[in-house]
Order: sequence, then structure tokens, then C-alpha cells
Amino acid sequence: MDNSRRNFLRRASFLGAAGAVAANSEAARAQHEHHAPPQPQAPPKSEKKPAAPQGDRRPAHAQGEVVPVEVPDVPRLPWTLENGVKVFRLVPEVVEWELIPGKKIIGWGYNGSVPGPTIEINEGDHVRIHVTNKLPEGTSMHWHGLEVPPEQDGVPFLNQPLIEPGQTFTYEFHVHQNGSFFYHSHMAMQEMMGMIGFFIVHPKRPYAPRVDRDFGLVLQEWALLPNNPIPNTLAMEFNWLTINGRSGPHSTPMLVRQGERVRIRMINMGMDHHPMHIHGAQFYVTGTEGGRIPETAWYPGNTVIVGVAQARDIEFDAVYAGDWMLHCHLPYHMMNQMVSMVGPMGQAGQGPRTGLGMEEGMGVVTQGHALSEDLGPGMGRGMGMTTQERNVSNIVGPQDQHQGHGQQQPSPAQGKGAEVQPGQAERLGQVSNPDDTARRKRVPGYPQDMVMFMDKEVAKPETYGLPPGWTGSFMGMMTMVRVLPPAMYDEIQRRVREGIAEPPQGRAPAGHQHDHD
Ligand SMILES: [Cu+2]
Repeated sequence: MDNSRRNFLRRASFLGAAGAVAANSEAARAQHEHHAPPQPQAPPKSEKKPAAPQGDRRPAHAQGEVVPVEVPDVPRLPWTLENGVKVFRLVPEVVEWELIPGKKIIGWGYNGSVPGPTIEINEGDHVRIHVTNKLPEGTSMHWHGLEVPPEQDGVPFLNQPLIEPGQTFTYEFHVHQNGSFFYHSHMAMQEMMGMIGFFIVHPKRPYAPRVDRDFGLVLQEWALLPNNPIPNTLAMEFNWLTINGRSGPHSTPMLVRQGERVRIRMINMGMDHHPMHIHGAQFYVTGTEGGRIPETAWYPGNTVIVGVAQARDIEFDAVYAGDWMLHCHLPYHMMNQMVSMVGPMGQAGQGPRTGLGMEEGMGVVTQGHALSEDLGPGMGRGMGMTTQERNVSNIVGPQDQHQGHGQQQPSPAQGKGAEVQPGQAERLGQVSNPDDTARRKRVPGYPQDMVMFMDKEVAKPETYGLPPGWTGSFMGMMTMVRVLPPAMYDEIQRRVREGIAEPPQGRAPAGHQHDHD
């Protein structure tokens, strides 16, 4: 389903363009223990289901076998069995897709997907992975967290030669661990072009307590210059944040039947750490990139930092029905198309101004050569040599006063906040008439947030029944868990099966627009 929808979107849309976490010592110790060599088939201490920390509230129907992992918007990598070996084929290649409808990106991924398709196997499997490089430069594969022989570890020049364009390299190893791992190119800049995917290993004996739903989320970030769909991998600031290759509100919601126990695995392949926050449920952190955390070391929360190169598994009982956000809580990561201040707000002369334009803020060379004295040290960064600091104030700039109802001409003294008298800001802040844009613009700090509705553009079976205008709150690294009463759950699953993407019935509310005149 995910696969076909993604392919459909790709075909339909691109015909033209084609811890920083301070892990507590218990968790750290647990991780260490987990890395100890596996003991030969000692029966687990508690074959019978151990009680969850707050009592086992799982529904009776949770007594199944291992639940396949759903990675919304990302296909699963198929395999064939050859003499007991699971054989996979990965193709590093250029991929085009949409972060949100209308926002195209050209990155590098695997088998037509960014992030790459999900590899899902069982502990004890023997795998063979043929990697055929369709990129224009050499690449190499690392199996992040898996204990494989050195010649399979994927560090070019250390463990193996580069896989040159057109070549096929075959990896083969036995997997004795279980948990949320990932694969990625071991070339740093290629990683930032998108070359990562899940490598999930199910345990021989299902984790206890069992879950009913098991989801995977790949966290990534991109620096996209205006009108350029190719990520700027030199950047250290990012203006597009994605979950499984999509930004909010385009991310496909995770569907859960009320009462089910849920696991969500999150992996981070970027430059920033992401404090991932869920609404409507407290969870336990039950796994890291080192595998399962022993239950005695689980710790509760509703926000977990998924640091660079880390994996975090969380689990919770979905007892409260509702549409619950799951998102990175860094404000900058809760936006789409964030750039340095530009336009009238940034260019008002005396208004808020923290840098130059969008290009300078994101490291575009507009004058001189890339390694010139002025540019070299700051290449690709929004702060540093390419940013020239100017007076910063939150008062209204002279243009506004000019064009609006300015009673005074701009004076050289303006722009330093000197003209704002004590109490004046408060007075100016009293905007009782929402249509009084001139007054609005006198409010310190205005404007801040902008809202955009795309209900229709992102409508899919999984969004059925969401209130009109829901997309106004979804941007950047955001998705949601829909904990649905049984009847609604069944109805939406039917729509998913039948591919009914009915556009929303209601009209999105009129957002407050900022008229930048
Ligand atoms: Cu983040």
C-alpha cells in the first residue's frame, strides 16, 4: 500500500522533473549488558508475560506472533530465499520525490526511495545483500549497530574498496542481534543526500509485553535553497525537516485501534538531535540503537531525544482516543521552508534584521569565489563570516511607518529601540480590531507564526475524518498517531485497503495571513 502510493505519487508528480542524550546510567548499563555476547539458548527469565510497569492493559487480541513494522510512506525491501539465505538487492540511485505537495526534492536514496526501503529480518537470519551502485560516484554500505565481520562493515578503504558506479558489491553476514538498526552510505555527504534506511531485526522470542502495532520513523533534515531541489549538503542549518521523507502535513498518520499497545521506533540520520514529543500518552523508552532495554531500566516520558546516529524505541498503551501529534519540539524543526528573515519584515530598514537575505543566510555565493576570504570560513552556514550583523530591534521599521499611518519620518536614531518609551509597547500592543493591520504592525514582535492549509492536497485514506483545517498545525518534523475507536478504525482501514482518498468535506478556516505590503 505504502509502496504503491509512493510509486503513484512519484509517477504522478514527477513526470516532468522526474544523546546528546545523557542516557541514564541504568540505561547505559542495560545497553552494555545487551551487547554482551548472546548466551546459548538460555531460556528467558520470564517466559510468561511479565507485567508492564503500570500493569498490563493490553487487549486480549495482542497475543499474536511478531508484528511487522510499518514505516509510513516507505516501502519494504523484498527478499528471496536462496539455500536458507535471505537475499536482498539494494540500488543506490538518484530519487525525486515531494516533501509536501508542490515541494520537490532530488536526493540520493535506494531503490527509488528516500529513506531507503525497510529491511526487516529475524534474529539468527543469514543475509546476503547485493548493492548495485547507480550513482555517479563510489559508495559503500554500513550496517549501523550490527556486529558483522570487518570486511562486511562498509568503511571504504579500511574494510573494502569503494563500490564504483555500475559495480555490484555483495555483503553477507549472520545477524545475532535484535532491535532497531539502520543501514546507510558510509560517505558523509551521501548520508546528507538521504542515503539511509531501517534495518529491523525481530527477536527470536517476541519482546514482552507484546505490541499490537509497530511503527518506524526515519528523521532527516534538508537545506534547500530557493528554487533548487537539490539538498545543500554543506549546510549546517536546515529548513526542511522530514519524517520518512515527508514534512508535515504530508506525513501519513499512524493508525491505531483504541486499546492497542504501540511501539514506535525512531532513527536519526542528520546533523541535529530531535526531541520527539508525543501528545496524549506517556511512553516508556524500551530500546536504543543497541537493542532492547531490559524492562527494569525502562524510563517514562513523553519526549525523547533521538540524537544523531541513535535509535530510540518507545512503547505505550493507546488508551485515549484522539488524533495525537508526534513531533520534534525544536521550534525551528516545526516549520517548513524556514529561511533567514527576508521580505518586508526583514528588509524594513529599521525593523527586525538578523542577517542578510535568504541566500546569504544559507551560504549561497553571490559575490566573489567560494573560497574567498569573506566566504570561505562561513560556507554553507547561516552564521559566521557570511552573516553581517546589523542593528536588531523589534520595533516597526520606517517603511511600515511610511506606508502605513506613520506620523513621523524615519530618523537616523531609529533602529536602536531608542524611540520606544516605557509603556509605549504595551499601548501599541492593544489590538482590539483584528483587521487593523497598521496597529498590528506596531505590536512588538509581530509577526511570528504563519498558517497554511493544505487539507485537500494531502488528503489520503489515513486522514479521513480529521477536522477541516487540521493541516494548519502540521509543519516540519510532525506526524500523528490516530487512536481510533473500533468503528472508526475499521472504516479508515477499509478506506486504506480500497484506496479511497476522499477530499475533506468541510472548508478549512481562513487563516490569518500576514500581508507583507
Ligand atoms: Cu528536530
